[in-house]
Amino acid sequence: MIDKNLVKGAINVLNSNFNDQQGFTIPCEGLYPFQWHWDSGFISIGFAHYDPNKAKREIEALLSGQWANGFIPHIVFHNDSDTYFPGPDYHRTDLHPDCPKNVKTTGITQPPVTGFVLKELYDIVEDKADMLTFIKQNIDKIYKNHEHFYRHRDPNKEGLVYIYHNWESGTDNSPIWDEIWETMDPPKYKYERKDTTHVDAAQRPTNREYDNYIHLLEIAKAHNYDDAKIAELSPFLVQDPLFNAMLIKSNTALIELYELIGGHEEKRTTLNQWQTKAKARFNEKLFNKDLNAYVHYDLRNEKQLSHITSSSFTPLFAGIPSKERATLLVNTLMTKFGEEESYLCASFDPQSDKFNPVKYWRGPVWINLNWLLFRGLKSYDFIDIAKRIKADTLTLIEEHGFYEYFDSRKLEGKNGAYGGNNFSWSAALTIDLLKDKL
Ligand code: 9WN
Repeated sequence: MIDKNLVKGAINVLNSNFNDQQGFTIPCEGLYPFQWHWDSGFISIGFAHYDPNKAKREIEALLSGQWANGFIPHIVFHNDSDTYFPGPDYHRTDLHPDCPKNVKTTGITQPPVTGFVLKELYDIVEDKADMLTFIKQNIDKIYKNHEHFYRHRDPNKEGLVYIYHNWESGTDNSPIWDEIWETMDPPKYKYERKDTTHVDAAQRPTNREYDNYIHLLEIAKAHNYDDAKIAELSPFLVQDPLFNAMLIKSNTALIELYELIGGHEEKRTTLNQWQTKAKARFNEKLFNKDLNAYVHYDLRNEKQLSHITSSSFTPLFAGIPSKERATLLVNTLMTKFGEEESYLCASFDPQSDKFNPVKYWRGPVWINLNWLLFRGLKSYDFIDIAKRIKADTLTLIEEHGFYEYFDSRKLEGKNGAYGGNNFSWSAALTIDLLKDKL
């Protein structure tokens, strides 16, 4: 049974966060006043269920920020706003010859979800012919984006791409990065943070962490966002299992969509080559046999970062593990994160000293990660656990509203929802989960 009130509430959130003039949706008022890359992907999945035109506009607005070399930035600044730092004037992406001329963007990216989102849109909408026309107009842009990744962010040519900033991971202040921050000692930069004027500082990254974030951007700016220089110099160079799983899933979607469209043999062949290499290397390099989980790899310091996070389970969504390995992985998920007194799925290992249940990506549950895990578990036939994660997600939303992140502990009272409220991807993915028959 679909909860009509919840769907109505979610639609209200999405519609009020949608900027009709410019055709994109903010993640949340005040806290995030621009268009974010992976947010837009999840948001357009929500729109596809009730207003496919908005879903298409959302993707078009994101792609209007694509660079001539195929790069898709993490924020597109269609508008001005002084409620967020670092805003449109900070990034200076005009230092790179390929940046777009009509709109400002950042020079970092986010998990490449747009490929698989196109396939989701096609699967959801009734008018397939219309959506396929839209996909035909845009699919080559996504292909070009993937080509850019494999050309410029895979220095060993091993099929795994790196991120050079924690904001590229989408999981900004995860304890995964702590070891990397210890290798850095940035200056104390002067800037005015805005996030802590919207949200309790206890739920956000520290000032010292922000210095690290800014320092990484300063290095990129000092070298005009040149990929080769960044690869040579950035102290943060990580192969992230979540990021690479999104790229692999998007490759699969591009193969399926090019098959539907017909032709494009060369691109399909290349995509299949990328996939074979990427999946094999992912399983070799990013699986930790002691932890029975996928982990991040620090390419700068050549070592695994041995922490279990919700990102560790996202390879299920991209069909990366064998059934046997998936069983080990799900066992890790349930023994570490799945106890009765917890909601699935904490963003960081609840049994670790570094787990913090209220602080952003250091513990709380995030709806987009839950959606990815739900889909992954379902595709490997872990039906009961998939149902549990769906039920936990909907309980959190029903009890608290469309918040940004939630406490994974089952607390007395309603004090377990954090960050921004009326958060767009929480609303969008609630609609999608409710429509799923499982
Ligand atoms: C930096 C917009 C974004 C999400 C990220 C989330 C948060 C930004 C910030 O908000 O990051 O990109 O300022 O903290 O971590 O996943 O895309 O919702």
